[in-house]
Amino acid sequence: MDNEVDVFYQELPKVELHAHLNGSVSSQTIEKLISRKPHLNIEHGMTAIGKGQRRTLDECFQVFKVIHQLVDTEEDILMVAIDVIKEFAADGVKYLELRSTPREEKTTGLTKRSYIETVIKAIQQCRSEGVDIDVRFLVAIDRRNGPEVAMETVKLAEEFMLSSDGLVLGLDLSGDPTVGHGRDLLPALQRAKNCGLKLSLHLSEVPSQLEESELLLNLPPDRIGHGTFLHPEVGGSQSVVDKVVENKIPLELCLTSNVKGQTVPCYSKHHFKYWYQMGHPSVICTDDKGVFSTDLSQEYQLAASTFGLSREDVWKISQQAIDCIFAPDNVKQQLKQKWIDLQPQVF
Ligand code: 6MZ
Repeated sequence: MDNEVDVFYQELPKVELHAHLNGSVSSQTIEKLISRKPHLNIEHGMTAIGKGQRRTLDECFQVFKVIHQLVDTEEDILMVAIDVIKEFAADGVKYLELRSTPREEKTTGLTKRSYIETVIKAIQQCRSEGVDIDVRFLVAIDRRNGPEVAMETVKLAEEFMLSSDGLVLGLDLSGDPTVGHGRDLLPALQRAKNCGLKLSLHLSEVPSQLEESELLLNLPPDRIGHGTFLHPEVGGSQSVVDKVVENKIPLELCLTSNVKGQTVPCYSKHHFKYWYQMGHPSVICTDDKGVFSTDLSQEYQLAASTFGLSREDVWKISQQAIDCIFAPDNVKQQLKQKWIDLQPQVF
């Protein structure tokens, strides 16, 4: 972890809505994976970006490729998912929506179906062990793989949505934002929406995506990942902002990820400020806690120290995130009760 985190932020009950499984692998778990696969000659420095370090977004995507080499069997996925879930729980996360791109690995027999089944197994195992966290799964589309794979992924997600007892709730669109165009993925995303899968789409993570964002906002998505370049101050447009506001589409905001990936120049220039000041639903998230060496407590603390938030403000941000989850109303009610029970008498 980059910084000391105050106990207030660790004890704060939190909701995590934007966490990519393979980007969330901690250094401890990476060590275990490296010892399983010494022949790959992967060192820990290749899988994480430490304090004060920056990478281009392109370099970040190279890091995921290294991690994918380390996580290529059902056994690996089970271990990684269980470790990640327990780490979020230890950090005070009470509700987590994990997302991951199902991968097939011919050499190990891993299929996209068994990939999803294994993540579900990890969630169920943590539940049966009584880990204090409610975990759901979003199946991810990597935009790099094109429209046919996207459609296949939607069909698979649809099946699991119907058979997983509420664990698979939706779909994520992610991957290198400079590759491909969302227009080609519209039929798959539209189908997902029509069958009841919730949609969280990475939008305008880089400046060149405004036209794509305008198009995808017509779906409309249920949440937006990053949305770094949507607003006019950074080359976005008022009409795009209006669409987001009219549809009340929450944003998932990941401060350290955007600063280390250099799409945002520094913490104080993060677009959290723009959306939060407008009173628009903005959820603080980690994105890839392993790769960016952070955790959710630290992200809340950074937001507070950068933007001068009081402890009450911070509490409200974490509480309001409950309204942005994809699980149904009864789950929201249970979480709201949990927050009431855990609220300190004085801040
Ligand atoms: C876009 C990202 C991302 O799916 O193998 N991913 N996509 N922008 C980002 N900002 C930094 N961070 C992660 O987790 C890794 C995958 O998540 C997506 C990429 O597709 C990456 O390969 P999974 O669990």
